[in-house]
Amino acid sequence: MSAPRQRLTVKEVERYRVEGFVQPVAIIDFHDAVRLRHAAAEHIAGLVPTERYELTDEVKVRRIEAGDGTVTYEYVDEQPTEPHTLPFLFNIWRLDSRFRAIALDPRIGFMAKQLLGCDEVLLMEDNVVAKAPGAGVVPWHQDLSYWPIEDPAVVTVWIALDDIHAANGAMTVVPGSHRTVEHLPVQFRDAATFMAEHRPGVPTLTQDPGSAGHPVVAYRTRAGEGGFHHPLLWHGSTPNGSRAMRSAYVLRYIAAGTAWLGSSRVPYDDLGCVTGAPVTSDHLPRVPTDT
Ligand SMILES: O=C(O)CCC(=O)C(=O)O
Repeated sequence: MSAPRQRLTVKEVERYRVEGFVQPVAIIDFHDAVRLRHAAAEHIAGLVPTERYELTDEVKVRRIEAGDGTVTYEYVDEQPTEPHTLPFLFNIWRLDSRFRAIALDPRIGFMAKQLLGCDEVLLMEDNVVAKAPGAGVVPWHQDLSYWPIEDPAVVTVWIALDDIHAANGAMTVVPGSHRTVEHLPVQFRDAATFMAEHRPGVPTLTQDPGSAGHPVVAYRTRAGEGGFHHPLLWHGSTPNGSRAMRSAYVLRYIAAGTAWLGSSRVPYDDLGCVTGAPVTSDHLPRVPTDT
């Protein structure tokens, strides 16, 4: 693999604008990818305490109306399932300095800034998406549907911690689909939509874009390589038909100053940012971008 990149080229930035994603890009060193792969395995095995759950857990959302008419949403806690096929490690940067060092790497911050076109970049969240042998698809979705913002001022950096291709859980994307409207979020267990009653008129995303006439591209990435994608891009991933775990480290960077809607839009951690106010480094860590 070539050395990790310091920046994206003008052509790559242009491709991101037109297609809504750019890949493959050498994002971290192969040895760092292997280190994070082992770190993720420790968390999944329960050797390190983590906020981890099964991505395919059932999702239910409750609407709460306060006395003053303010509406917020929260997740109805079902019995959490022990991660076994699709562990999801949320905000692992908060617990593990091995992940934090990558999440706050100025090179990655700089590339996120190139795509966001903003002055200041904040780390919104990170996660490890691990697919055990036999894990099924991640259904087609747009990330924005799950987030407490309306402006698509976030870029995702998806980093393969293993060599990942169509046979073991590749990211699949529909080029240009970031230019469509927002669709309803889907449950990762069965692709059923949720929040339809709270978002009237918001359409359902097709679960078979190929048959609907859309081009589908599968990432092919070596460990340490990855891609950048737009929050409205239609994407998912293929099943893991191999005999080995497949892990990806996923970072979400937001432009400072984006209006934060919090649980008035979707259940999310309380960052202490007032509904409608700009999110700043008082709420989320500032990512260095000086390379
Ligand atoms: O890694 C995967 O299987 C899916 C990742 C994903 O949906 C994302 O990065 O937004």
